[in-house]
Amino acid sequence: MEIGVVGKPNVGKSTFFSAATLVDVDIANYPFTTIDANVGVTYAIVEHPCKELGCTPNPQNYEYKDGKALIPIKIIDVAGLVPGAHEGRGLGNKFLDDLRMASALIHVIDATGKTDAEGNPTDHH
Ligand SMILES: Nc1nc2c(ncn2[C@@H]2O[C@H](COP(=O)(O)OP(=O)(O)OP(=O)(O)O)[C@@H](O)[C@H]2O)c(=O)[nH]1
Ligand SMILES: [Mg+2]
Repeated sequence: MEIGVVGKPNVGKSTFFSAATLVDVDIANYPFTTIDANVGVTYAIVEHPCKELGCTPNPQNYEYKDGKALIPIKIIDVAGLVPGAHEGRGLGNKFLDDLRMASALIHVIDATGKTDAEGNPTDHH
């Protein structure tokens, strides 16, 4: 499964990506720090039914450890989305191509309100 990380520029998308995947990527307080998509893997850790049923796990596309299934989830961290992207502003809609394979999106929002629509730091709320 693949999940895309989307949102305005400079709101913490790569910070979340890096925390989830432990992949070291550029993080900085200005828009378009990320241009080319970052891709990494994290795991959804769930109780394996064999623990209760006493069966022998036969993992094909996940890891089995201590009664738990570690299901790999690919995370895709893309460039920020600015107003007018559909008309070619910023990186235009190029980043949408990076997200084609994603079956879900995580929308990252800067709850402090300290970035404007373009992703520039601001003191206005
Ligand atoms: N206070 C605070 N700062 C954060 C948090 N998450 C990220 N930041 C800061 O916000 C700035 C932007 O973080 P990035 O992770 O580079 O944001 P981004 O959305 O990937 O930015 P672009 O790739 O430029 O679109 C950095 O200075 C981070 O340290 C948070 O939860 N709290
Ligand atoms: Mg980024």
